[in-house]
Formats: sequence, C-alpha cells, structure tokens
Amino acid sequence: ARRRVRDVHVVGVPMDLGASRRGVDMGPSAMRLAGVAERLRALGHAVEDHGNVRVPDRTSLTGSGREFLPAIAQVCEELAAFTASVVRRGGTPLILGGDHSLGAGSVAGVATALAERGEALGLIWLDAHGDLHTPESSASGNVHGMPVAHLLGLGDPRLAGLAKPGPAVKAEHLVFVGLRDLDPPEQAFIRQAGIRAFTMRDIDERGLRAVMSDALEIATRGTGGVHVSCDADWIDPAEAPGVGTPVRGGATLREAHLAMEILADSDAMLGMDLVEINPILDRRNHTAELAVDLLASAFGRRII
Ligand code: HAR
Ligand code: MN
Ligand code: MN
Ligand code: MN
Repeated sequence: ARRRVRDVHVVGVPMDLGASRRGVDMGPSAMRLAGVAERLRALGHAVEDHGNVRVPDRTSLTGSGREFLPAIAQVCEELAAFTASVVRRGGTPLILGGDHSLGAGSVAGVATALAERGEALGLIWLDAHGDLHTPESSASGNVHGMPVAHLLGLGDPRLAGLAKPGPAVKAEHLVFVGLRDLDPPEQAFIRQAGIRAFTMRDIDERGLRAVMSDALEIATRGTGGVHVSCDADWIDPAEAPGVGTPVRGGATLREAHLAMEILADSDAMLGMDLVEINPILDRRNHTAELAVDLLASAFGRRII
C-alpha cells in the first residue's frame, strides 16, 4: 500500500499537573529536540508545529492531585478545540505530552469532529495502566489515572463533558493494549463494563500481530476511524526509562515498532497522543528519540 500523505498538526501540552512525579511537562521539548517534525516531513507529510497549549504553572496553583482537576480541564478544553478543528479540516492531530490527563481533551475533540459527520470514534489506548479511575475511585488522586473513565462519560463533568455530544467514546469502541498495572477498582470496572483489554500476557501468548489485529478490529468496527493514545510506559522501561511511572514487563522495542507499523498499514488512524515522557528520568534523551522513531513508524516509515 502507498503511504497516505497527511497534513499533520503538532501541538505540545507541557503539563505535569496530572502526575505526582514532576518532569513530564518537558516531554514536548524533548520530542521536538529529537526532531519530531523533521522526521515526519522526511516521510512526505506536511507538518505544522502549532507550539504549546498554555498550561498553568504548577507553582501558581495550590493543592495537589485531584485538586488540579479544574486547571487540567481548562487545558483539555483548549486541546479539544484544537484537535476538533484539525480533524474538521481533514488533518491529523499529533499531541506531544505531557501527562496522560490530556487524553480527556485530545480524544474528546476528535470525537466531536467525528460526531458532526455522524460517526463514532474508536480508541486504542496503549498503556501499562488502565487510566480508568474516577475522582472517587482513585487512591492517588492523580488525574492522569482518570482520562479513559472521563472519555466514557463518567467522573467529573468538567472533563467528561468535553465531547459534544458526549460521551467521547463508547465502551464497545475502546480497546487497551499493553496493560500490566491495574488498581482493584479498574479491574472491577473492566469486568463489569465488558471493556476489551489486551494485557502483556495476551501479547506474550498470542504475539503482538494477533493482538493488534484484534484491537484494530474492535476500534474500527462501526466507527469513522481511530484515535491512538500512546503512553510511553506501555514500552518496557529497559527501552523507555524516561517515563513518569515505569512498570517492568512492557512491550519490546520491536513489538512497539510492529504495533505502529500495523497502525500505519491500517490507514485508520485519525490522531495520536504520545505522552508521559519524563526527560528527568531519561538517559540522554533516548526515550524521546525512541518516541520519535515510533512516530515515524506510525506515520508510514518503511525500511525498503
Ligand atoms: N493507577 C495509578 C493511579 O491512578 C497509576 C496511574 C498512572 N500512571 C500513568 N497512567 N502513567 O497511565 O494513581
Ligand atoms: Mn494549522
Ligand atoms: Mn496513561
Ligand atoms: Mn501509563
């Protein structure tokens, strides 16, 4: 298949308000220094970097954890307006994070633009974690553990109400890949709501190709396309040490590339988030360089 030339609209979200560990606010810089726009341009895409969404400085806010939700919701509202306008114009939004709470906005905007054409949105969430908490169920209070619940319409209306009309995603169009660290309320929710989730065990037993084919089938059936939200911690910390919350036993470098290559071949991707890169914990920007390499695969890079 020929690679589709895309109109890629990059935006950074230098936010760490959703996490307790500081530093993922530097992720957008790290990926820009690793040459993200240039790499995608070299593949033939038209790439425009729109700079960063404005994020309130953490030191200007009081509190912690769930108390940052109103500030995060404001950032997400601006981000949703951005992704919606890009998708309306036929472009592909690429969001550089920043902690994963931004997903409540990026995905909501893509869903809003699709809803205007009468289509539902599929969502592939690549992550070690489920990010399925509501403010009530979360023990940590960290909002980066909550975006998926809000995209399903649960939790705080300031985040859950960003997609018009909501919810952004129906459970039947959502699929997780790479899970290996869920809290008990998340496990219960996945079972009760029948959410499709491929854990690292599924990848171990069936192989990445089979898992990713199933994930694409789930996210494309009855939808107008797929948003891919990639938390860098779905990759093993041996390859990607510079992430906010590393969990051992993640995807290998080759599995991660294959996942991106399969996504590129599917031509189903409407937008993408690359989040949770923490340069403070990294070695010489390797994780951001890996992220940019993976983005090249997701946007159609070929070896030959
Ligand atoms: N489930 C835990 C919590 O809610 C850890 C969450 C998150 N870290 C992430 N999200 N990077 O994917 O506190
Ligand atoms: Mn533009
Ligand atoms: Mn996440
Ligand atoms: Mn995670």
